Amino acid sequence: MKQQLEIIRASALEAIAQTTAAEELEALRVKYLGKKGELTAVLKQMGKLSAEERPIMGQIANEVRAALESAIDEARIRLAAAAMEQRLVDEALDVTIPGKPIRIGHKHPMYKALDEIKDIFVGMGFTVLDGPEVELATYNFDKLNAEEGHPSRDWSDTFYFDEDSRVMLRSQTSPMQVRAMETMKLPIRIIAPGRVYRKDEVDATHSPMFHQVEGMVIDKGVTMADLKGTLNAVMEQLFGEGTVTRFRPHHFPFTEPSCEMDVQCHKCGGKGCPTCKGEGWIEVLGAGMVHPKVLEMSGIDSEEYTGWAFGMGLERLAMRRFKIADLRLIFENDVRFLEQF
Ligand code: 2NL
Repeated sequence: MKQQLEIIRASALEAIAQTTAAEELEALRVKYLGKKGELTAVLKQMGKLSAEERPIMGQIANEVRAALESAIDEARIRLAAAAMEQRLVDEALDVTIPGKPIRIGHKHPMYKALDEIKDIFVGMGFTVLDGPEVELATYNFDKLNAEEGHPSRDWSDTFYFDEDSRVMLRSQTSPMQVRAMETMKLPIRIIAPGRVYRKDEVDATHSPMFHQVEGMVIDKGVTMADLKGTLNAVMEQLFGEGTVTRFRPHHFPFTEPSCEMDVQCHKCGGKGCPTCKGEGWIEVLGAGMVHPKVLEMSGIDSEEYTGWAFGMGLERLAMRRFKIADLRLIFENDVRFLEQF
């Protein structure tokens, strides 16, 4: 029996010394010290021993048990330290490695141009309006004096949602101004920027979706002089002090009289160059005195009130402002293009 105990001690100590994992160590503990373990099995045979032998064997058995227990404890500490060491290696974090830079986007050049325009008008006391892109033809055409049969109402020009041409994608932002005339307390000074839709094929200067800024002033005693003075002041802020402008007669169904406004080419000073296509002037917007019928249709007394309004394409303005040659670049959202602004 003594030999048995010594074999157990020797083989157990060696096995314990060689363990490399906590589960393995636990398995060894069960194997030697567990209820069905090898040491326990030997101890169960103690009864067969003589009265003299029993205490001696008992003492040896206790020593073996104590030796195994302390070896297991030591091994447990050794394994825990090794596991911690491994984790420190595995999870090592080099805080000196430079981080990946976060790419932050920025405003689209066209919205930068819009922000400038908004700032200019807000500085003059205008309110910025926002409204639906899906509109009623009543608001987009009828109340703007573009009657049934007007060319812009044609199916080949406008995106309609229904057979009877009542619901449509707005072709201008004027519907918001009509709503403003109907609901806001007079006098009003407003601008209405936003997306508009027309059935145009895509090319370097056309897109079926583009952006417009419209604006209007309605008050007592407003005249064409207010229109010219205000828009001249806007152009000076937009293109620089001393910007020269001219107004040419034009026709719009919603204004009377109507005009188009040009700014003198800032590149050539009016002599004619590639920027102004040899014209010396660059067209910037259409405008006019709000048609009395348009005022009346929105419930405004045209004897008491007058007003002026304008509309301009934002893409064209941004293209000139940032020297962009092709309209499609504005909508393609290629970051290599956008990053330049
Ligand atoms: C252009 C010309 C224009 C207006 C838009 C307007 C709106 C109301 C009443 C009267 Cl509610 N007028 N807007 C006036 C004149 C011209 O746009 O060439 N747009 C791109």
